[in-house]
Amino acid sequence: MLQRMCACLGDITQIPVDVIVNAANPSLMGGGGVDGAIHQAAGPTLLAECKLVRQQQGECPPGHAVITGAGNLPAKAVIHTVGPVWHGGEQHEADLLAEAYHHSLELATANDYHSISFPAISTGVYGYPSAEAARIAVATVNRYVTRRGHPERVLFVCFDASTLALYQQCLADLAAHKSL
Ligand code: AR6
Repeated sequence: MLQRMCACLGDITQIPVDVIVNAANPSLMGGGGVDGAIHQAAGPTLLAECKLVRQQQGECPPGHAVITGAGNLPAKAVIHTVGPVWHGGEQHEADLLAEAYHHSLELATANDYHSISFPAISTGVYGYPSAEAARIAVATVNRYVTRRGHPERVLFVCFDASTLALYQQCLADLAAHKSL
């Protein structure tokens, strides 16, 4: 299933896929980082849809995910997931980060979206160490696509070269059957 996953350098708002994953916060009301970039590129309909979801479901806790349309983005939908804030690793951060990826993939499967792009969730404002976060991202996605055979294509979009190198190393380790 490894060929389904790849990593690239770029701006996640510019890359066409079926569904883009946003690293949101529990309010779903937008923010900085990739959340800000996604709302900016999508236009105001995205925030309007997020407000509706928020009214219907309340806040989105860490590890959970919700889905909306994609406004002007080159995608059919946006999955908003909330990663954990890094507190040193003793507060279930690894489990919550894995759940954020897993629940995003479940929503993509439920809506029959075949390609999905992920940013490096939690590694910006939320302070999760990048190497450990990349390992969890690749291991969680690999486990999911191996079991479910879906989605067909998973793209890890990295915003800087050092993050890309971390993902490439994880993917190479997986190809060499090394445990992550
Ligand atoms: N495309 C791809 N990756 C990006 C982009 C982009 N356009 N912009 C930033 N990144 P962050 P978090 C990378 O802080 O840590 C928001 O305010 C960035 O380099 O966006 O999960 C939310 O509202 C980093 O590697 O998300 C929350 O309050 C990664 O995306 C909070 O930040 C994630 O960084 C969430 O924090």
